[in-house]
Amino acid sequence: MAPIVLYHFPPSAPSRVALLTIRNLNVDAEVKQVNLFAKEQLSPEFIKMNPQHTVPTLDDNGFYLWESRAIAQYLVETRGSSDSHLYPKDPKERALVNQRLYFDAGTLYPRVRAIAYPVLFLGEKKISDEKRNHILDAFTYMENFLEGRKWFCGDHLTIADLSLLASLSSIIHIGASLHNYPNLRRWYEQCADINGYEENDEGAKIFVFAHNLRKFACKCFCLMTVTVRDEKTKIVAQ
Ligand SMILES: N[C@@H](CCC(=O)N[C@@H](CS)C(=O)NCC(=O)O)C(=O)O
Repeated sequence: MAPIVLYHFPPSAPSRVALLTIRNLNVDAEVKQVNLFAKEQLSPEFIKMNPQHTVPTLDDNGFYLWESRAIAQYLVETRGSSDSHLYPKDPKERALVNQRLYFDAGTLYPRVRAIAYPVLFLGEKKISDEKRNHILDAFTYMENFLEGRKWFCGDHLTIADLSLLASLSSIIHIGASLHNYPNLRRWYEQCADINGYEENDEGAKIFVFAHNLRKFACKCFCLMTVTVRDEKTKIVAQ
């Protein structure tokens, strides 16, 4: 069987959820960059695979799947060991992971996106109090989820941590501070040891340069390509 293919765009937090899962399963994967700034996701070839034209999109030997968290779940189901803690089989443990995944999908990520999208694509320079307060409310929930827990679902890293890390790192690099959230800060610091952490961070850091990047994005991303290795994705100039 050919290695799985992940269609990926580094600044996209959902896309990084899938990539982090691949890295934490140590799966052999080909990562192909889809340049959203150049609207490559709207090509007929891509729409044939994913009519919703979103990254991440997974190609597992002709089986196409999108929605980052569904991809993470599928990858652990199909590539994880039978006792993988990343997505536990016990119904209650799994339910807790699902709750955190839905929290990210329905609460944290949309609040991050409400800030990130206008910054990255529309050149917005001010973040309204309302949007900022929405994010801080989400941080408060997360602070409580982590009370008495090392990771978001207990003693082990799960795909919920990977999902939340991808979303949180974007807003951190836009400028959010975890100063008032000691549990969340401690968790975020400990994430530095997760496989693929730096690769995720590199994608999230693009927001630091967002204002300038917007002007040069198309040019820059057209000059870059992602080469694929078993262990790490490297972005190299062609
Ligand atoms: N809920 C989806 C969100 C995916 C999504 O909206 N991806 C954006 C990038 S962050 C995208 O591909 N946008 C391109 C488009 O919609 O054409 C997931 O978790 O995968």
